[in-house]
Amino acid sequence: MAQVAHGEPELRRVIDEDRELDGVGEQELLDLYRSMVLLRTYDERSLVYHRQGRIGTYAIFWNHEAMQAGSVHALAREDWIFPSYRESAIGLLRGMPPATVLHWWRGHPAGWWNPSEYNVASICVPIATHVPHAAGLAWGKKLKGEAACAIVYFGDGATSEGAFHEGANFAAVMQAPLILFCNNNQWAISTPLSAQTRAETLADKAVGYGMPGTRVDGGDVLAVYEATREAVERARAGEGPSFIEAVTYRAAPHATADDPRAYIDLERVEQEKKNECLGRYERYLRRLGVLGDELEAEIKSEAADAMRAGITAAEAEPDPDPELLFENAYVIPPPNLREGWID
Ligand SMILES: Cc1ncc(C[n+]2csc(CCOP(=O)(O)OP(=O)(O)O)c2C)c(N)n1
Ligand SMILES: [Mg+2]
Repeated sequence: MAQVAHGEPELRRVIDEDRELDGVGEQELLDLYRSMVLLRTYDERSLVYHRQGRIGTYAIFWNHEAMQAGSVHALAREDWIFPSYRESAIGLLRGMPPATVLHWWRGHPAGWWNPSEYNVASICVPIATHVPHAAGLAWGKKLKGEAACAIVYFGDGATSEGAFHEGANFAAVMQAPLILFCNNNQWAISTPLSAQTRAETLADKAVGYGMPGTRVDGGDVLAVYEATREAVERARAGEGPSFIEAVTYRAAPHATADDPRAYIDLERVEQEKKNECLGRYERYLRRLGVLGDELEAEIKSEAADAMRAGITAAEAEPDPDPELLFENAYVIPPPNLREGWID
């Protein structure tokens, strides 16, 4: 059962406490590792592709992989995922090809997928507007008597948006099977958490809506997995929504167009980098004797191959027809478009 934040100032941890989780054997531990490596490789390669001019602006999620992989692994395939731009590549964990996500960042229409193919909604760029969408879908699952739940990802800044509050309240009132997953990386571009809220913790906000809120170490993939698994159990048992605050510190720029040196605590960033989530998990797996050099190299090279194939496929796609931009925009195109752009 997830805990209410009051009286639980400490973050939930598994890796640093060297705990082992029930029902998580060697296979599950390695599956989680593969997912984290895939996300890390996607992210690091994307930054390079951006610098090479091969994709557009890109929202880096380096050191957020534990939050994304840990939570997705606690879901079943029929559960729905509502990502923000920070989780742009989360569909990879559902089998979405890397080329599709790269297309999205290239601004190519081939970057759109059918949400019901992967049970992954479109990447949401407006802050928090997808929270009510996810609440509505989750409520629909309940009305239909289906066991599936939904998870919605958003940042600390999103908890100041109206749409977050409307979605959270609606989900709680309807007892919708929803997991509200907040990546608290303590920055909303250059706005620090301290300027975002007077609440002691973001999980405190859950209390106001009558749902449990729990705080986990966002760099601890197993703590994230454990907290999400509990929230999923509540959702399936008809107990309604839960709020998870996964706490980390943004160790990379907000996006490729940002230079955080103007505002961020650089010493803290260096500390975070030293304790980044993938390395922490690797050290844990090595302590357990589950991971060795050879297996690590094999998993990393598989991910690198997948990315190489992904960018090749994305670049092989022909340019889209520019008229697509206007195709569904006007019943009667205005004269300047009729004359200049559309034959
Ligand atoms: C409704 C809306 N307002 C403003 C923006 C501009 N914007 C883009 S990212 C961002 C910061 C969001 O921070 P947070 O919610 O903490 O998520 P993070 O980027 O840290 O994952 C803002 C304000 C936007 N995309 N949508
Ligand atoms: Mg943030």
